[in-house]
Amino acid sequence: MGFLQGKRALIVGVASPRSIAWGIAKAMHAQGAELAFTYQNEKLHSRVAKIADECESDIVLPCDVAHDRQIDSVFEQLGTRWDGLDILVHSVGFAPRDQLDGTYIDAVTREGFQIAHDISSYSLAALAKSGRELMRGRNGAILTLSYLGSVRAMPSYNVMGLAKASLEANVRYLAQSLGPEGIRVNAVSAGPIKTLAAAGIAQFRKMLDHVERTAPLRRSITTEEVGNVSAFLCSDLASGITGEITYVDAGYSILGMAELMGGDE
Ligand code: NAD
Ligand code: 0WE
Repeated sequence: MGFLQGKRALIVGVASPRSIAWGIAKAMHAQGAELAFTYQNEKLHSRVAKIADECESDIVLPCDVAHDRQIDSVFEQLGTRWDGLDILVHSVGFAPRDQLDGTYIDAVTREGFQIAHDISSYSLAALAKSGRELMRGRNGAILTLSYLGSVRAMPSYNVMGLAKASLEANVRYLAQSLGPEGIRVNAVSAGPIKTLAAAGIAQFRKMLDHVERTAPLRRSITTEEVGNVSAFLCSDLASGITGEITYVDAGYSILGMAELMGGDE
C-alpha cells in the first residue's frame, strides 16, 4: 500500500509531460493518491486532460492564478466531487519574457516585478486562502517549487529570484498561519530541468552542463526525483516538517568555489 493511500491531491501547474508538476502527479499517484488537476488556459486543456487520464483522474478544472474568481471556482467545483482536500501542489512560476534577459538592473521594470511576484508568489497564498476550508482538520499539506535563484544572484534569473525569495517567505508565513489547522506548508528547491519554463532561456544548456560537471552527484536531476521528494513531504511520513525548503539539486547548492574542486574544467 502506498504512503499516500486515501489522500486527495490537487495539482496546479501541469503544462506538458515534462512539467515538474507531472513528475509530482505520477509519484503521488504511484503512492496511492487520488488526483485532480487544473489547467491555465484552453490551449492546455486537452493536454492536461490526457495527463489526468493517465493518473485515472477525470477532475480537470480551469484556473489562471491571476484571477481570484477562477481560484475560488476551482475549490467550489472540487467541493462537489470531494468532501475534503489533503494535498495542494503549486508548481507555477511566471515573469514576462523580457525580464529574463540581460542583467537584473537593465531588465527589471515595475510591471515585470509586479507580474512575477503576483503569479509566482502571491498565487500560493491565494490558493491556500481559497482551499483552506476544504483542507481543514485532515493533516493537509501544501507544496510549492522554488529555485536557488531565491538566495543567490544567478545569471538572467533576475526578478524571478526576488519572486522565489518572496515565495519561500510565503511558505514560512503560511506554515505559521495554517499550522494550528494541521496544514503543513513546504517547498522543494529543484535544480535546473529542461521544461517548457526553461525553453528559450539563453544559456540554459550551459547551466545544465555546469551542474552536471560540478554538482556532488555529477548530474542534473529529474522530475521523477522531485516527484518522489514532493510525495514524501506531502505524506504523513513528513508530519513533523513544515515551513521548510528542501533542496533536490544533486547537491549543487552546498558548494563553494566549485571550479577549484575538480570537474568543472
Ligand atoms: P512548466 O512550464 O512545465 O510549468 C509552469 C507552469 O506554470 C505551467 O503549467 C503554466 O501553465 C503555469 N502557469 C504560469 N502562469 C500561470 C497562471 N497565470 N495561472 C496558472 N498557471 C500558470 O515548467 P516547470 O519547470 O515544471 O515549472 C514549475 C515550477 O517549478 C515553477 O514554479 C518553476 O519556477 C519551478 N522550478 C523550475 C525549475 C526548472 O529548471 N525547470 C527549477 C526549479 C524550480
Ligand atoms: O523558475 C524557473 C522558470 C521561470 C520562468 C521561465 C519563463 C520562460 C518563458 C518564468 N517566466 C518565464 N516566462 C516566459 O515567458 N526556472 C527555475 C527555470 C529557469 O528559468 C531561468 C533559469 C532557470 C534555471 C531563467 C533564466 C536563468 C535561469
